[in-house]
Amino acid sequence: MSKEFKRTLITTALPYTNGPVHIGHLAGVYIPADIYARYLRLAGRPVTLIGGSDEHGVPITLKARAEGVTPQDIVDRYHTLIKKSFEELGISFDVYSRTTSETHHETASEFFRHLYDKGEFIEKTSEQLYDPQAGQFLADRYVTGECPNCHHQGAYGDQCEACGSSLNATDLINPRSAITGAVPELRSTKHWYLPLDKWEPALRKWILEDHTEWRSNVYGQCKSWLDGGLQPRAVSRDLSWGVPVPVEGAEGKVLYVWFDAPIGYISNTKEIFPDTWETWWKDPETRIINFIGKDNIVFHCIVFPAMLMAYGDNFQLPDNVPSNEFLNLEGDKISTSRNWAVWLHEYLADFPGKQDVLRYVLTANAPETKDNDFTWHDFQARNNNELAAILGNFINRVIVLTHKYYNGVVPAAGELQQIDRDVMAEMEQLKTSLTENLETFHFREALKDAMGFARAGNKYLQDCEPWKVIKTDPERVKTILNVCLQICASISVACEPFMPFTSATLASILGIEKLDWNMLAKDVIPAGRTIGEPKLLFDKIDDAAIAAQTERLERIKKENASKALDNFKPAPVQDQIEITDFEKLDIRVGTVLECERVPKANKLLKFMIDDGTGTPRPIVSGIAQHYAPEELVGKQVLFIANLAPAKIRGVLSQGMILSALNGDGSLTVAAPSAKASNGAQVK
Ligand code: B3M
Ligand code: ZN
Repeated sequence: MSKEFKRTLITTALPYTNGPVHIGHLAGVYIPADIYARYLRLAGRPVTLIGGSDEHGVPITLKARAEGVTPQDIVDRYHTLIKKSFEELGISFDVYSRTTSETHHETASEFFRHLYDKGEFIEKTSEQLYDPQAGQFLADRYVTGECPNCHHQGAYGDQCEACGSSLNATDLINPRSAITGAVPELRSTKHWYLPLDKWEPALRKWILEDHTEWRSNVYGQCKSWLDGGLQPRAVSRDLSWGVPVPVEGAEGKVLYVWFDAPIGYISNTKEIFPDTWETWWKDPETRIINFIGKDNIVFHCIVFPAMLMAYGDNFQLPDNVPSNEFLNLEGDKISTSRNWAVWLHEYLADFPGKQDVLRYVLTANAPETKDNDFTWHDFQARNNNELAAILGNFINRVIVLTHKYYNGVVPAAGELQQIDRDVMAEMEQLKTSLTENLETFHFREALKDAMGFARAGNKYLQDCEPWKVIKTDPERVKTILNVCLQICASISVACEPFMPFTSATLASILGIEKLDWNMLAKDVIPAGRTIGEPKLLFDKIDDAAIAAQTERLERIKKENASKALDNFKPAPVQDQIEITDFEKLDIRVGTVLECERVPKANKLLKFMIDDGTGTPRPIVSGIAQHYAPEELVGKQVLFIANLAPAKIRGVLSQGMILSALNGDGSLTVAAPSAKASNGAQVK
């Protein structure tokens, strides 16, 4: 950090209230933001942590329609649930408001109006998709179709989740209304566009020159957007749910959800600081940090900053946008619609009192530089082998021994030995590294440093063996336990940002009233103080608790597969061919003689096929995830015999085995309905 700031405003992406929050949201945004806010508070630096619900947007109205309730019902339900579960997890928001609030509607309206009056928008009439059956325009997720870039079938009108590209609804191939399934028609409609191109030079300088310290994933994404050239972006939509466009002749139009949502950060600041909110947004000595997930980078680094620059009036841009990659669950992408997630409210119900375990595991595995995987097995191992065996065990032994030898009264330290000075020096180093890692948003590393205090404590205790020394040199044991208790105090400070519940329990046992970053690696527990009784900080999580979770996921996987089969819609038929085109294909029957995996290629199987010629034919096929090698041996298959031979991973393949691609993504190998002659042609 090159500049000194007086205060820090931390914002967290506002979750859509169309469902509960899951571990992906937590690991990506809320836990890191909370760690940082808690650290700054402990360090005595003024900070405000802003959160809230994003209650507009098509996902919410779609959900309401599907359930036959109003959008307000949906946002009320999930806002309440999300807010409560964040509180229970200890996310220390200073405010958690919502974009349906009056303050927000006023603030967003005023923001638009100000830009409108300044002439910052382009007004443009264009042809947009319209559903004649539903009688409405189809913005964003109201329309699905084929992605023009990767040809994924279920792309949305604003984005393709398969390839990540951002789209306009009119870009989709074969668009369909998500409301009625109707083929949309084009109708003209007027909208307001923010000319991002106008702000391109300023954005370039601000990001590419002034913020080279940003995480490389964020910087890289911004650079590729900027290098691709910015276009004007529509900031209004033909919808009824949202902040109405506050100009005449805009009936039936609302602000685009990505225009109003980031203004929510400002509205929510106003709610806690109605008189002084401007200090948090317009004073250059305020440092603004946006915690977001990687799919939100363009909005926070390009669109919202352009809005703020267009507004003027000294609005400050974020100083950093620490964005995480994605967290997967048991090897599969987390998905709300497929219910493939660990939901926070369910976790809290299934593991009462274990908030810190989740916070710990999600930080230790945070997808800071690349996508990462959450598994229940790893969750159990980290709890049992790290939290219980290292942290809990050290603290428990120290507290128990203090009670056993001194009735819980902190003994005075005598003369220090080298081993005592060494562990103190180690704590100094850990403090430096921990602070540095927190300052630079390296929370995984920071957590290792915090745990380093417990590791150092365990080793010190093990090396000093007070339970033996007590018989020969009881004076020395006083020093050992005094040092151990000071280490415990440092642990309660170092762990507070990551595991606030554990830290608070420990601080109360040690009689520390208020934790402070300056206490780290210092003597803070005076001799003569009576400490509290030992309490179990972490107990082991047994196999049954983990099995309950993995069985639930297995069940969901099966349900999803059968739903996908039920909902299967055949892909559109390809362009017509002539009979002569078909005749070029030489499809034949063959029997699988041998089948084995191709080493180091998890998708490939190598077949030897009896094609009736007497010489077995090698074919490599990408179906290893659908069939075990032995399953197909002895069976007949259909294959293309005249495909040009190719080397696949160094293995010669002479042909292609035919299979059907099913709705759940599985494959079924095509075969004759009864025994046929090997080498017979399929006509
Ligand atoms: N609600 C998108 C999301 O949940 C959005 C974030 C808004 S932040 C201003 O991914
Ligand atoms: Zn795509």
